Amino acid sequence: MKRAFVTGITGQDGSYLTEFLLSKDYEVHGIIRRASTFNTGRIDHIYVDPHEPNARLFLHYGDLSDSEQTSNILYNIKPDEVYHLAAQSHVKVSFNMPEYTGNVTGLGTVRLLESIRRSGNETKFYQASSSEMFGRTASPQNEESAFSPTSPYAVAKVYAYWMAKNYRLGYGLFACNGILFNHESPRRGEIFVTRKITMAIASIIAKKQQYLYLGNLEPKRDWGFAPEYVEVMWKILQQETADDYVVGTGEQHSVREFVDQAFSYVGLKWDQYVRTDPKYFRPTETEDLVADSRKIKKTIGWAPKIRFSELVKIMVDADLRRAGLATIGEGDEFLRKQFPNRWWKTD
Ligand code: NAP
Ligand code: G4F
Repeated sequence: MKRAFVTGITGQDGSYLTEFLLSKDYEVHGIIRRASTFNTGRIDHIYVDPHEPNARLFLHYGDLSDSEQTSNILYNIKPDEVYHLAAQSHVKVSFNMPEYTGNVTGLGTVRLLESIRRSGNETKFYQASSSEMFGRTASPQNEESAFSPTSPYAVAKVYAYWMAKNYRLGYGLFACNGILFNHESPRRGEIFVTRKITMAIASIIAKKQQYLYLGNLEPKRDWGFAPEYVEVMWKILQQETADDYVVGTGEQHSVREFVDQAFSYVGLKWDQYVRTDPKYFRPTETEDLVADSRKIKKTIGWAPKIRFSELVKIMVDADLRRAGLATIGEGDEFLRKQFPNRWWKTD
């Protein structure tokens, strides 16, 4: 049985990836942060009491700022694969907490790489790199495009990207960068723009909220569907040689278009509900992202099934359902058709 170690297991991607790895018969270990309230909501449905003989998911307390604990876990577990997804992952927050973001998102990666190197184990390493690293570089972006980061988050991710590459070149570690463009889902964190919009629509329909306050509506993103992206993470580590890959749909839309589509889907005019609040603007913005994913398509034959318009519906449907406002929508129907035997069980 293969053994994986997942950092960021409680996040959007970590939760889907863990579900995927369990469906592939892996034993999965993850770190969770000690908090005064439970932070395991996204993985509760797959958690089995570790005393049970069939338990294959094990959680350990740990934090990326503490190398001793993660190093001990790595030493004791001796994983075949490490998926390093944990990060202070919010771009706007990184402007408020640049030092913390550098420590966790940048140095946190080196702490893990160094622990693996010192262990001497044959452990493969996946680094969750980001399209945000391209910043001001003209689109479409691919593996050859220059990095031009426009936020403390992106600067930290560029550092982590080069560290993963340095350990590959310098020490022969099987370390790969997946440079993923934005990917969303009903499990997306509530303060990322897509989820903020779809949750607000449910609240507006339920008459619990009157307006949705947003920042800059002009930036363009390449939005995909998170479950499809975690499968790519796994495939990247199954290749013969370690390499770096750009992953995105190749389709670009502005924040304004996302707002428009989401409100239109439920028959509302967005401009009656959306207000601007300057506090959501960033000191520097990444304006124009869209992936040129030819390399990953050629290497593993990957092509996304969920495109922008379906993604919007899937997310709106899920938030309406959570609010008790609807049961099955067009997005749900599309998901059922595209993934009849899907390995993820809940929203
Ligand atoms: P997410 O939902 O924000 O999850 C982040 C995870 O990191 C959570 O499990 C969080 O734990 C954990 N974490 C944060 N600080 C930590 C610390 N100091 N020590 C240990 N764990 C810590 O992010 P995501 O959307 O799943 O993204 C996964 C990774 O891919 C991130 O590295 C992100 O930067 C990168 N990425 C994401 C996208 C995207 O569009 N989603 C695109 C490109 C790259 P808590 O639950 O306790 O907060
Ligand atoms: O949803 P966002 O916060 O995502 P952003 O900044 O693109 O970052 C996400 O994708 C990256 C990959 O490129 C990841 F690496 C990163 O971890 C994260 O997952 O913002 C998207 C766009 C931005 O241009 C932002 O300025 O939406 C704009 N926006 C407008 N109003 C807003 C808001 N963003 C947020 N979060 N909240 C708003 O009210």
